[in-house]
Amino acid sequence: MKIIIVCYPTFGGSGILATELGHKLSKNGHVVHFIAYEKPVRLEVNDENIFFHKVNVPFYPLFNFQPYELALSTKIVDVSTKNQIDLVHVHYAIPHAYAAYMAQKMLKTQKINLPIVTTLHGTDITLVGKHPFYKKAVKFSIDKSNIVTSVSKSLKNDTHDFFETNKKIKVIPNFVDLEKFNNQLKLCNKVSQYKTITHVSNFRPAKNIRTLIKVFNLISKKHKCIFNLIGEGPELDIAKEMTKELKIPNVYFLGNTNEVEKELCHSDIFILPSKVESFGLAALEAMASKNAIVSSNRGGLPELNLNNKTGFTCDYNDIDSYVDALDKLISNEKLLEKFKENSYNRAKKFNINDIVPMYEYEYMKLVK
Ligand code: GMT
Repeated sequence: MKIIIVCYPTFGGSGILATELGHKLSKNGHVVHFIAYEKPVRLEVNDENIFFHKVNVPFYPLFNFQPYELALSTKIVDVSTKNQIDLVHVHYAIPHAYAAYMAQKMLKTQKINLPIVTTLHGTDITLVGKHPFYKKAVKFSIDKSNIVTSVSKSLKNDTHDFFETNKKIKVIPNFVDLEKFNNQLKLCNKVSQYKTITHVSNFRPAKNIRTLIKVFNLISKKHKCIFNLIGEGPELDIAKEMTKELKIPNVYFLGNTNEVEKELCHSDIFILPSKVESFGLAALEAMASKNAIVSSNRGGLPELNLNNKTGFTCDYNDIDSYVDALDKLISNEKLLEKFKENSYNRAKKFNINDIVPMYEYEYMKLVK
């Protein structure tokens, strides 16, 4: 098949998932055309089945906001007509599903059929999409997509509730390339004698960073640990300031990385205290790296992190409960090892080789 993938190119679960999907589809023999405003961070174009098309939005002073959707739908039309594309798969509804619908309509005038698959990732529904300024347009583009998928049951339910739509939504969970994580685990040389606790995110308010640092502060008074924070975003500076003010030892801010597996393989426990989280791809990557998980119980997290098995789930702002969970794991080596193993076994259920065929199956329904 010839497939267009539209995604956000930056560090963030939806773009990473879309990129890994495209790589795997190309390995499975499909031709994949990525469209985004920049080359996605994990995209490798040294494969003859993968192409990247940049959306350029020329600056014009009249516009307070430059019309990205127009440029995107034009790009989808151009790439479709030049490459006899079978379908477009957009990741993150806003504004991708809306732009894809416009492209579909334009192509129809040339008697070209371009089916749309829309994958909902989370904040496109739970934070941004349901805002009254966007809601009608988001609902419209969900309803008009030929197939809609969501990354968790929780997100599917939220979509039905928030948008009062009966649209059929197929849950296809996020996935990991287990082989990549396994290879890294084999190479990993664990150096520190102390337990390592890792957090990976885009440091947006939804990630509950202030709570995270307060938890680090309290646990550092009970146990000597290494705290690794990976990623960048709006609350990174707050995290740094709090760490300094509270004088928390051994906190390392490692910035963004394309090779998160190289850090996670040294880690014992992954922590994600999100206020909102539709899936938690970063937690799945940590599970594939044999980390026990301490997370909030919001959104799709309990579907991934099984309480008392792969880790613990806590009320998102219950600092004592996070500290207690970490304390249990750090002070009981046997329990920690068991949870790490359980975590890894759970990650096997989300292996790329099993999940990508679920997308291919949906594509087949649209292409005769
Ligand atoms: O806000 C983010 O965390 C980024 C966002 C994205 O669009 O990249 O992540 C969402 O999609 C990921 C991939 O499906 C999910 O793993 C995240 O849980 C989801 N984030 C939220 O729901 C906050």
